[in-house]
Amino acid sequence: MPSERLSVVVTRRLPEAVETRMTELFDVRLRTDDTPMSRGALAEAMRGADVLVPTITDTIDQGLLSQAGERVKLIANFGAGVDNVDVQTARQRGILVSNTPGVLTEDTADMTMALILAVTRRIPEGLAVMQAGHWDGWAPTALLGGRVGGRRLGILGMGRIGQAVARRAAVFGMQIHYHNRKRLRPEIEEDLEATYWESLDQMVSRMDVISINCPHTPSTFHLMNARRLKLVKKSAVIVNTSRGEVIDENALTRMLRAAEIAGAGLDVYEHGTDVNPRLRELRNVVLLPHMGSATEEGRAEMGEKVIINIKTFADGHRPPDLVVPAML
Ligand code: 8YV
Repeated sequence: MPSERLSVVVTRRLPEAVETRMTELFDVRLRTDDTPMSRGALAEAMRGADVLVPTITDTIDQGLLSQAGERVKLIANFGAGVDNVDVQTARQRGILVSNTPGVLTEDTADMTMALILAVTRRIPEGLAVMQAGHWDGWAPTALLGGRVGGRRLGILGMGRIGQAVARRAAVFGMQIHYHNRKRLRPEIEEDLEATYWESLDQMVSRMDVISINCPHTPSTFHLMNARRLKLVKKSAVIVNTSRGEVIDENALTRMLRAAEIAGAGLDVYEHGTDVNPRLRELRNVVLLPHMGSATEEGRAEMGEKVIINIKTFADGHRPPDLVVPAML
């Protein structure tokens, strides 16, 4: 299938250089406004295009996939997480799914550290004082936070991003602990000086900081449920740069309000933009609008990955970042 004849629908505005390159390579339909595509528009795209390039704001579920025509053959997701796509159903219908792993690892790990520091050292509270013009000068007991060095960090999900967080946190003097579906190879564990916990319950009950770095799959949904959140130390901080669905957001909010968990740094939410309003009222919480991978460089590299996946497919090969259901 010659690549110039592949018709590609992109659901959101992408960096200009990425859009330009796509225009050179494919018969591409780009968006002029940057809003999530309606379900109707997505269904139409799936009927008329060879390739769909969705993002996290597009839910490509069974219902939508059942309306896909014979033509669509590849869903080249602009994003590492593919929980917005029903990969299993796509596969059954002969539609390949690819993603963009690796290129947002370091940026997301940076943001995880930023949230750990922001919550533990009360950075937003300091900023609020300055912005309100309320600073009366230095005081020995003003805005005291906690020392990050020496704290136990429990990483839930020790894939690429989890390991990148571990490397950063170790430099800050944190002690690295982790829980993962599969234990890391001994040499990697040794290199990261990371302690493995087979029992997530036991790990969360002993950590000072818990970082969520696992993907959202049916088996990680509400991994941090109300029961497990109750095991967390009262003095602990929870940070999530992965997917909101991994934490029971209402249970977390209740516990933060009741000071049963000391603080949280959240970049993602269980119900997308529908953030629990009570979270916004809390001083011990730092909220970000899903910015973990939001760097110019990262977005450009994500775009390059999407292009390589489509181009490789167009040339008759398996896209390098093919997602198979067994990986999930
Ligand atoms: C992306 C992300 O910006 O790639 C991911 O999985 O969570 C984000 O950082 C977003 O998903 C793009 O679709």
